[in-house]
Amino acid sequence: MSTLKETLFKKIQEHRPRTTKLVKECADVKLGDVTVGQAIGGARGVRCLVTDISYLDPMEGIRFRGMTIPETFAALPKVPGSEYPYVEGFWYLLLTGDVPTMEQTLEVVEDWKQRSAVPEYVIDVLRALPRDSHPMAMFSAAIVAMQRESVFASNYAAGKFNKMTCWEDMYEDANTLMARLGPIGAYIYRMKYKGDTHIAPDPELDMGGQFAHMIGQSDEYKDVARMYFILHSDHESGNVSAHTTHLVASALSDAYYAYSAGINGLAGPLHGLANEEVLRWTQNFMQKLGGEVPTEEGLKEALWATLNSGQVIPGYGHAVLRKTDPRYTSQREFCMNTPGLKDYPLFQLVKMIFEVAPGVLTEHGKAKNPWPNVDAQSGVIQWYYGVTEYEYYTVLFGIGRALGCLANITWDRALGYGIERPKSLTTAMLEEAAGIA
Ligand code: HAX
Repeated sequence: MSTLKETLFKKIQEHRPRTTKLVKECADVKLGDVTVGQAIGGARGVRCLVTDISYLDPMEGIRFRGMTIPETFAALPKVPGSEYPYVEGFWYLLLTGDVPTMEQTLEVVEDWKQRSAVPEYVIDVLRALPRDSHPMAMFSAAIVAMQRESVFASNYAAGKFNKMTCWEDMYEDANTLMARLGPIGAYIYRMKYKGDTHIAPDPELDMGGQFAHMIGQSDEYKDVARMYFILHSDHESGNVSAHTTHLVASALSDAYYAYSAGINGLAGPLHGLANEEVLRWTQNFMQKLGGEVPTEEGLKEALWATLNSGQVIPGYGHAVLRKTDPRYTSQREFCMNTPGLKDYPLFQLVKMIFEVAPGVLTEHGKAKNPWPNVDAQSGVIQWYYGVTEYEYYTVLFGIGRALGCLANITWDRALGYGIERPKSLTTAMLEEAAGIA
């Protein structure tokens, strides 16, 4: 058994009595009431999900296993010669809550290498799709195509389902998926945008570095990939991609079905697609000004024009956060510390939007959070490094988001979380409850 699996096994054994006690002895303890606004408005803030992998504080932002983003980056073993940690070590942290040693990290690196070959039939599926299909549709199709390889599903079908040990099958599928998502994403990228020419993997590289190599990027981009995948990994369970993955897996669907569904949710413009929209919006705006960074007044006008036409300002606002997203701050710091990026006109504009948009949104008076989210920054970095195909950005997000989603559904099975089935009411019932029938 690998060190990761053995550690995870111990953690699960330790954790199970806590969940059992809560279910057996405290099932009636109330966590809050649901209002009519929450029932109609997407269950915002309803406390009915449990995860220990990350927690999102409205004011402080995300903590992965209790650690802030800077603490996480500082604690994890770094790729030699790089400022950023191995994605594989971060996976170890998400799954177990322990910061791995270099040796433990390298064990995962090796394990993923062994699992990373993309089957030929997945390539066939991708090639059979019209070339103008959205890359997220391609990504989702490739993931669900691999369902035939699910250890979880095949053991279930063979009558070997065991509530106590089924997490091990989920763990197998989760690791295989994690190992292949980068190469699949790279295949889609090269097929669609780089003349259908492909780059063989380099056996020396870690997951993040390999992705950069396989899309044909510079050495510098290897750190961008590592940073990007880690930053986008998890945002507790309630966001659309994580919740969808959890929901689908709660029917004992395997990781391939569940994460393919999560990807479909991530493809929405209010969720993962926002990073594409941010860059399109920002560049259109800059183009109108003949490539110049606007004046503050000009920018204010453009923001108001967007709002007055009924559109949202992409990259701003959040369902939970009530301050600047620390994932935004982390990427902003990357830009500030990278010589070419620091003075890059597009970054100058993004910086200026950060100074102006919160005031405009506050004056507009609708958004509960006028501050930027993760998507307000990420497109600029990609564009700078020559990844200029906007529509692809959500695939990058999807590779990273898998870390959180798949770690969560492994734990869902370990702790025997139930099939999801919230109760619906009719409009008339709400009116009656509100005394307006
Ligand atoms: N620009 C203009 N209006 C905004 C706004 C923005 N950036 N953010 C919120 N609002 C509006 C909402 O549309 C809503 O208006 P209505 O009452 O007319 O429907 C009102 O303010 C209240 O919304 P809220 O409670 O503050 O926000 P929600 O929880 O409903 O939605 C969203 C959160 C992130 C979807 C929202 O802020 C938004 O649309 N932002 C722009 C798109 C975006 O950046 N999405 C990416 C979010 C991060 C993420 O998940 N990435 O994957």
